[in-house]
Amino acid sequence: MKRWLLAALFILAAAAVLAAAFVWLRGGREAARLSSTEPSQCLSPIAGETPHPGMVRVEGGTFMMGDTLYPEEGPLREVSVEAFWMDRTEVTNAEFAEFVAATGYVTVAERPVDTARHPGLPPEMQKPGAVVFVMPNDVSGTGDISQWWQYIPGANWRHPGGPDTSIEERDHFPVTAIAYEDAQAYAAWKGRVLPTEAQWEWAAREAKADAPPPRAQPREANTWQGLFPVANNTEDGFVGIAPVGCFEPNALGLYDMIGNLWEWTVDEYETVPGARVIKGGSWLCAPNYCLRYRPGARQPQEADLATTHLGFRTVLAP
Ligand SMILES: [Ca+2]
Ligand SMILES: [Ca+2]
Repeated sequence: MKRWLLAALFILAAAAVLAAAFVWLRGGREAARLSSTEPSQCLSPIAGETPHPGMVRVEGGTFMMGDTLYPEEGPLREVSVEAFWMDRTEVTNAEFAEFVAATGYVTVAERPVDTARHPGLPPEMQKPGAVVFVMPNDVSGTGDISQWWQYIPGANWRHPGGPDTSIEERDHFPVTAIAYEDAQAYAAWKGRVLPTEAQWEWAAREAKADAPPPRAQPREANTWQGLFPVANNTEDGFVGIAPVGCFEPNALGLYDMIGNLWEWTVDEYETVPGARVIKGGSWLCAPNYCLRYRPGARQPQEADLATTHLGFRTVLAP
């Protein structure tokens, strides 16, 4: 190859590397700037506004449940739900702390791992912990989720990013690293239950039977803007999880149904033994990877595995 051609190729390659580095560093600086200015509380408590403070009444109705974007969302089927009350936000760290203080409850992620029930676990997963999103510098495709999900011993609701992290000054953030039975225990303590998938989806559809399911990435929800998982543009103002209620509520007055954290439902996931259906997508849902920021979207979640993109809210029959 001619020397001038080699030199030109070298210059082009160097320019591409510099451009990529510029975009990366700029994104990182922007993320750091935003994370230092994000609010720690968006919503003030409202007491006594309903028979069930902190909850919203959802009228019953009949609708076509499901969606058609991903195979697991179909087939569309007619479903009826009775009226119910639902927490207007995801359950917060402060609310969960109140439960733990009153009951001494220990979450699944804080207990010794049952290795008899889960034979063959790698050594680090034999210690109590949770699965934590760790933003990678680079990825080789998006098929292998272990490129951004890491099991971190010592991660739990008190230390959601691992043992060196805490929930200090995060009272108004939704609680994470909650296994299914932890969510159920909290709900029972409050005299409530977890929503069914149909209740959750009906509430996320604002109890409107005839509205077409939205497809676009919502503006009023904490999701991921940019190329997941390597470029987080944070156009919605939040690098990671947001305090509850930072975005406009839906027409029923429910906050963060879509985005922020996925939410547990009681429905068993048909094709994955031991898994429950989770709904709503999270701050990690991006147009290039997980278009699950829609009411009809769903995902299986192992009931006893705590992860930090998943929380919950409770419901109550009238
Ligand atoms: Ca975001
Ligand atoms: Ca949510």
